[in-house]
Amino acid sequence: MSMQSLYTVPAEIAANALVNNEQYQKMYQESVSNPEGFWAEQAKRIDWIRPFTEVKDTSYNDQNLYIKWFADGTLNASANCLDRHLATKGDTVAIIWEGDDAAEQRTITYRELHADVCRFANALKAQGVKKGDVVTIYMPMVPEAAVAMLACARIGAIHSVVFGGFSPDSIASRVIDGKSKLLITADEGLRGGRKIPLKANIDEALSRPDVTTVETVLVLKRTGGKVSWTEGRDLWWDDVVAAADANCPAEEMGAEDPLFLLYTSGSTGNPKGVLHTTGGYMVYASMTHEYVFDYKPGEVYWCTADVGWITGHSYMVYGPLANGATVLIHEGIPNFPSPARMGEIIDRHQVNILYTAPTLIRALMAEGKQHFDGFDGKSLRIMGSVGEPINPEAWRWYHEVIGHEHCPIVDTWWQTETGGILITPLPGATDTKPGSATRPFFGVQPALVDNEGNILEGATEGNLVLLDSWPGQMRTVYGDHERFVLTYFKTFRGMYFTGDGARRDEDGYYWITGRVDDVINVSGHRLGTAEVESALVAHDLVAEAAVVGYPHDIKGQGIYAYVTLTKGTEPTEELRQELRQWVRKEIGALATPDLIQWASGLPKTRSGKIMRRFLRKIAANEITNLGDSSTLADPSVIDTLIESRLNRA
Ligand code: 6R9
Repeated sequence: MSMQSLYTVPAEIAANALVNNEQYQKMYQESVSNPEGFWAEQAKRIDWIRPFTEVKDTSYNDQNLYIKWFADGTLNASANCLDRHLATKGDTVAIIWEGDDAAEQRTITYRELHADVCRFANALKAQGVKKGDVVTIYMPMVPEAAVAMLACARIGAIHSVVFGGFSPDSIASRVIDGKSKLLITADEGLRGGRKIPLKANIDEALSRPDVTTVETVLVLKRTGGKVSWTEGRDLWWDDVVAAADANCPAEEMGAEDPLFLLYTSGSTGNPKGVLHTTGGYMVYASMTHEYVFDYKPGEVYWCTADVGWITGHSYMVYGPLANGATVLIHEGIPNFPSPARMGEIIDRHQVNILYTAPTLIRALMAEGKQHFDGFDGKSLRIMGSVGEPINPEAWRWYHEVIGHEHCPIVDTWWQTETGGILITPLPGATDTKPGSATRPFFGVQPALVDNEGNILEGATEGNLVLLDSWPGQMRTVYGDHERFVLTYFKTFRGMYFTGDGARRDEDGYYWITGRVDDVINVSGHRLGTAEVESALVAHDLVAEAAVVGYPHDIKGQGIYAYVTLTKGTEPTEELRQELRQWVRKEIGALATPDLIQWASGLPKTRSGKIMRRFLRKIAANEITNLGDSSTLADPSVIDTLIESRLNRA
């Protein structure tokens, strides 16, 4: 494989793209010098019920922080994704669905999706759901997940999607925080040939005494597997829909009315309910989807993300459907039953645009390119990457084996909090460098600051901040505005702090280096080290625990736990397995520690703060240059940990 470091825009792509480099430069300048004018114009892509007269009303002052966009306009997100396409695109396929078992296939037109959403929205109303209520969705990757989200949006309910891999405890804490009265789930999910007991997990979550708000559980029959049933609370999806009217006018929502909540991990405490509102989010999700993927009408677009993550919200549901796109949804995992599956899906459905994650690319890479021998791939035009830094080796493999060296790769950097893509190449405008997310999208003003918050100029490295607001930005932490201000705007005053570090090269390209806070990124999934630690210490035999990330070939980062057992407890292999299962049960499979090291003590400052930088280095086997340990209460702990690291497993 060549070690080319600059990949210029293919001429054919540049000639036909929505934006070429000259246009990018001009539009970007306009977007930051005249944001009001720029966004007023761009917001026309959305159908407003009452047009807005205000555009940007935002303040990053931590004493008086607010973010409002198009605030006096009204609209409905589901009408923008459905109704407005009916006249010209009613018979266009909105969703192509392929089951975990490829024998199962469905296509749903915009007209059909509209009808499904209207009926289900009426069913929600019949269950007493009102504008402003939080509805929790715990669904497998089936079209009904999108139907449920859009039905909430249609009646002004706020959806809170919980990833299907999360445990009953994780469901419970989200239901409690959102005070959800209604829950939507399925009997079971299917992933890689395995059944996921969704309804059973819901039953367990709702059996906790502190979960008191839920009155109704709507259950989609997916596998037909046996489930237990609570009369008066549980209802089948099909039954409530059969009783519902097909006509459901879309509720008129203020631009700043909440659209959804999505919980995400931070450095401290429980996951935060990230709140996104309607107007700015829709403008930003649809605009970025169109420009970043250079989406052209009629193209088939496949995003492999789960609906439980922000990528599934912005780039599987709201962005593409607002653009009238044909979206492929795959129920299972793209390397099951064999690594050839991904190529088969692309060829079978003539996918033009593929959006996936580095962890999957690395997993396919490890299996070998022979699995793509029979892959045609001629339909593919643009490929995206998201979720974590993509290492140049994986980038080149993606480019060569999946993209046959002619598809531009857009390495898109963004976060749950940002609502949409912020730093990314545009296919027709940006020459790419493997591993770099390149340049800011329109209206986005990134900067690098040192630890004191001084803005650094030129080619340099620092903490990645954003100097001003964009329409897709989160508005608050649900129920805790103080936490919003504290988490994002206090570290560096007057700026939004991303939690990421980055390098900027001599061409002004950004290279995200990863989190600089106590968040680890496992296969593109965010986890707070504190969450895993608190799960571990909740076990009777654990006295103390410290968790760090370490480099992992496939997952990007793996979870490394240092565990101090209670006095007199024997460190056995059985206990190690038990602790793994314990964390899995407390949070979900994605939080299962990869390696556990028994630790007789942890490196702490005299004030008791765990010094994680030592732990990160020992986990990564970087034991020759550990740095200054003089501030530790007991520096000898380090030597003991280095020696005992061989007991990791
Ligand atoms: C969309 C999403 C956000 C964190 C983010 C960063 C990492 C995402 C990336 C990337 C390097 C990229 N991240 N995309 N790092 N290059 N292209 O993933 O949201 O789950 O909230 O995670 O993921 O560290 O801060 P979320």
